[in-house]
Amino acid sequence: MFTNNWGKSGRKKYCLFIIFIICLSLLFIFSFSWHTLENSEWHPRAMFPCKAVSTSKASYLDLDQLKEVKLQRMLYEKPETLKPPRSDVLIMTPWFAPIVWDGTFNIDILNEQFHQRGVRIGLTVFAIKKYTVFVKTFLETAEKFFMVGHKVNYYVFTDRASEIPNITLSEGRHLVVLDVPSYKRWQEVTMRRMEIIRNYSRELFINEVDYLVCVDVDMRFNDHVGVESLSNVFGTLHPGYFGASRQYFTYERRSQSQACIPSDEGDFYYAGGYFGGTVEEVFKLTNHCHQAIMTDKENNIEAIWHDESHLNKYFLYHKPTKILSPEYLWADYGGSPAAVKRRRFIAIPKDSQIRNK
Ligand code: UD2
Repeated sequence: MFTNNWGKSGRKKYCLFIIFIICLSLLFIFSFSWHTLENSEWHPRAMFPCKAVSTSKASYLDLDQLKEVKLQRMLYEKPETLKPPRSDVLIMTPWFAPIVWDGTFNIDILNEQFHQRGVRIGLTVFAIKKYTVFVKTFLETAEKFFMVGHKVNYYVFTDRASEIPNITLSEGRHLVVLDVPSYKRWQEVTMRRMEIIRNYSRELFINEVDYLVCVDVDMRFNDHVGVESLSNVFGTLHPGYFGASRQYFTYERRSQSQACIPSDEGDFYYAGGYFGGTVEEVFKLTNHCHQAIMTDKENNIEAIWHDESHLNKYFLYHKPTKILSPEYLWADYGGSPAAVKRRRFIAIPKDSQIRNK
């Protein structure tokens, strides 16, 4: 007989061979199913739940870390669908970024949302050489108007740390003085801010704050500036050009510069003195602008308005997710437009000599 011919050891070998074939087939089916699960959209998830279960297990763990959301009763006027809060100004861009004007937001709702998230805000400012004279007023007025009630770190970059005044700060607010090199030309000082903010975003800000607000120092806060201004990446309409048409924007027009914007492009003219966003977005923005500035340097060209020209180029192709009206960066150019109802952050006129000292 067949069995008899094989004998005991033959049967054993035969069984091992069968087991081997079964294992091989199982392995094949398993790897094929895994592949199908990863690549096919139609494959039912429940059939081979091994991978799906392990992923969702990880997200259960992460979700459990989140704080319980406590909903608060709040009383405020109902938004009117057929009555926009402002009809005299543009309050939304064609790419759906809100433009922040007085009367368009409810700060109580926004404060509630940002407090729930416990956001930390970094305000960066440079005071190189003589510009240290502006720091006292800048910080004192920021204490009165900037992100009141939220956690704030002031990051003051300077080459003259001993000239930075010690101001009494409210709870949850800190002053961090950072030593940086000075450059001979004021144009270089203003442009190098991009490089320095980029470096500190990577080394420090990412571990300390959620949002960055990057501003000029020869300024004073004059009215509320709060969390309504925060978003992933935001810029500010320049007070001199918010009503102007493209042809009057002082973009860089020379094609040799990285900042060049052709005459048939451009949304707005953004001010170099007020931009920001999450640390990640500010890192991307400052890294891009710094590299463009360095390329221009290699090509012996300097953009007409320095960092401001590069910022405008960046915002043309990486649209901001929120735009601040000129209320957030006001400078008196003689006019007093009715649209600008509040002047929240104002330029302090400076003696032209101060730049060169
Ligand atoms: C505009 C922009 C500014 C920048 C510049 C580029 C506004 C309100 N300002 O400012 O952001 O884009 O054009 O030309 O949109 N600084 C020093 N020490 C110096 C020189 C400059 O600390 O010796 C710092 C300081 O923080 C100052 C900033 O750089 O506020 C910009 O320099 P500026 O105020 O002299 O330039 P300005 O007024 O032309």
